[in-house]
Amino acid sequence: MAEGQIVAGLLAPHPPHLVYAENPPQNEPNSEGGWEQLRWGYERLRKSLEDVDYDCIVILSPHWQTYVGTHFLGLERFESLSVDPIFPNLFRFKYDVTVDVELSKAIHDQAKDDGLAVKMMENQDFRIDYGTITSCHMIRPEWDKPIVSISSNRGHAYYSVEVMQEMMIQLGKATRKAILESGKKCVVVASNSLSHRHFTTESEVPEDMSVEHISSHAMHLWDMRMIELMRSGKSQQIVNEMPEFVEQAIAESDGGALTWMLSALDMPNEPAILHGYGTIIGTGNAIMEWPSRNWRENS
Ligand code: 2X7
Ligand code: FE2
Repeated sequence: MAEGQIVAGLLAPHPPHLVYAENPPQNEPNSEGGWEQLRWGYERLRKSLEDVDYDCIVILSPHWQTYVGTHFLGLERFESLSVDPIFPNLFRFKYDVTVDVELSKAIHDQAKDDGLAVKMMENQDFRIDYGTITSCHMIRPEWDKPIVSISSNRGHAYYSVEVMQEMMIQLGKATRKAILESGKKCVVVASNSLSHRHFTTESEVPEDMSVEHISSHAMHLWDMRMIELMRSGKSQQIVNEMPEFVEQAIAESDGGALTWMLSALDMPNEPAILHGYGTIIGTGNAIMEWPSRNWRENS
């Protein structure tokens, strides 16, 4: 069997506003658009992946929060209605998700062998979080690829950003090893915003772009710094600066997704492509791609 491959790493933010603004048939509420800068960014990302052959999307979302270890979806199909708890006016999405249980279990088993606390989630009534759904929908609205969905173990809340990162680096290595051994081609996705200070009120028309902006200059500076580090291939520096970034920008990378994804890519020195940046209710969001399929070492 040929060795598996990570064909791309992605940073793919998940504010439900993006799905709301797209008006897909699965989502009940209707909009007049909005957040085009980001939606055009996702369009560019989709174009970039259009001719790339891959089997599976492997994603970690901070909105699937587990408090005893990392969990993995462990059943073949999940079908239900996902309602965003904060924005039920924007996101009521009927989903039908197929899971690559074989790969999910392989990553789980590798992580377990490496000493991490893990569990397969095998409750058929479980509802998939809106972060996973939104990122997957924006990456691949056809929903024709199975996913591996991984929870955020909240090590940051229990311990510290540093401890969380140690665990996510381990989990990233386990993810990489399992993918390479599986023979499958995968896209590995960190589903999170960058700076995460958001407004506490919503305008009458949620998609009114005349009131959309970053919540503060400090948040803007942090977002630009992180994007520049990604664009110049400085993955290790991103990890090194993560504790300050999380503390000062209340960054959603506190959930571990970004560190996990960079670790799965083996802390690349190659530059990431910026497909788009924009704010959503004041938070900073970047759509980035690490095109590892093109690298010499060929992740
Ligand atoms: O989950 C989110 C988010 N990360 C940022 C902004 C708005 C809503 O939801
Ligand atoms: Fe979020």
